[in-house]
Amino acid sequence: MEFELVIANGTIGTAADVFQADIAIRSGKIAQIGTGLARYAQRTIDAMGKFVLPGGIDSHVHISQPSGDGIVMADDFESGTRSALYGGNTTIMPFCLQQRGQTMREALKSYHDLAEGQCYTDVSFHLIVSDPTPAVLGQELPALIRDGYTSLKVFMTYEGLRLNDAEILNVMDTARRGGALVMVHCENEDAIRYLIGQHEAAGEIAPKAHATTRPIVVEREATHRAVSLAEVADVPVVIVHVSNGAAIDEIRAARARGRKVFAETCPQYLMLTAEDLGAMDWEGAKFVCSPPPRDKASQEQCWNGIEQNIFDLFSSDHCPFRYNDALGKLNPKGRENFRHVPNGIPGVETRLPILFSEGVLKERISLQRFVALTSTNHATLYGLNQKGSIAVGKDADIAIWDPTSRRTIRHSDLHDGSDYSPYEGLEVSGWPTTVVVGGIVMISEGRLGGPKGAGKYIARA
Ligand code: DUC
Ligand code: ZN
Ligand code: ZN
Repeated sequence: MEFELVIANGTIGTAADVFQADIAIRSGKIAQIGTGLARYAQRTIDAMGKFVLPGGIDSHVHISQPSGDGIVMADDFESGTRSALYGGNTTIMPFCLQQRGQTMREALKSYHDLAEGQCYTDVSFHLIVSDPTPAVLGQELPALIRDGYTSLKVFMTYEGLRLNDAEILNVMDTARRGGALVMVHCENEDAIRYLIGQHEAAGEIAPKAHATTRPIVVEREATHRAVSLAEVADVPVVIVHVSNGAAIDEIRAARARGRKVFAETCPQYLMLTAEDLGAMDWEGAKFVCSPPPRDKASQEQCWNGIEQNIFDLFSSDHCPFRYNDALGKLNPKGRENFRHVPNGIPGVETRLPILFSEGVLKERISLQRFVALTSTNHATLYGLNQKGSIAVGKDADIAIWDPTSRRTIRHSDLHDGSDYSPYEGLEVSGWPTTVVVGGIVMISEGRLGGPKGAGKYIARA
């Protein structure tokens, strides 16, 4: 009996328990959990005084996604997964965007080609359906769902991406037949366009108008419609990136009617507000994301949602653009009008430390709830059956946390391809200092040790 690696003496946290034990790893899997296992190890990591948690699963990440004329996303699969790894993640779930006129298979091939051999973490794709033709609904999606692409995102906003209600129902119907899960971006595009028209007529074109043209009512109405359409089609649904209490109320009401509605929130809705978008000299562009950050009361409502089990998922919605760059936020049109500032902010590396520091160490949530929100629930919901827990037979995807480490978030210390962090200057306690992916020690005491390409593609149940 010999193990390639034993993580000894740590405090193990799962979604259910916190306990002291050694973890023994063989052939990339957790082979045994017990005491006194170090003597059988080829290599031992002493985790005394540390938390040993399932690696983070970030099920909402955008990488190398085409983003419109002259705009380039700041992360490819190499930088995106490296940044994720340094932030304690062992699996990420980026979106594969079908562009209008493209087949889903063509879209998938291009993403697989970009990811092949480049990844530091495991990866699994969701599909964004932007062109639900009869062939896509009737043939492509059913076959892809059978191949393990079991989650589909639809947008209610953005020209070129938004689906109308009939199209959303058709996608939901296909999902129901195949047993896939539909994720919905809930904002009412027509209402946003109306408000943009009003703002432009009044000369309000700076980034802070991004927040006032996408107010809470626009998200609330779309959330109500999404859960209602899911009820009509009789499918479960995931409401992604929820930003405020009114949208939470819609989710709560749908659940009270017996609907299966899952919900996600993100660090930006706990830590940022619309005031950040009003920063001087177009700096507010750094915080342009959708839905936009709201106010202090909404932050508190999202914290309550985390504490009261409204939210199943805490994801980053990492969607990185460089700020001071003609291909990014300050592209030639973007520096003239907020409408042309690309939507999205980086955050895959800071997601876990922010929730650990602000949530666990400030005693808003337990360590078990932290693990559920950041790893276990993502695995369960999206069918990553080998992941999301520390249990015999699971993939050895593990993050070892030093709860005493204190850091001030500085973009210069992060590893993504952007040139800023929206959380610059935020002090956090606790950081994942050693990260193991499939039994390979990828980061050891903060230093990258594992090879690019160690991350695998994971097809799902
Ligand atoms: N929706 C996302 O999910 N991510 C970034 C931008 C957006 O609108
Ligand atoms: Zn979205
Ligand atoms: Zn997103």
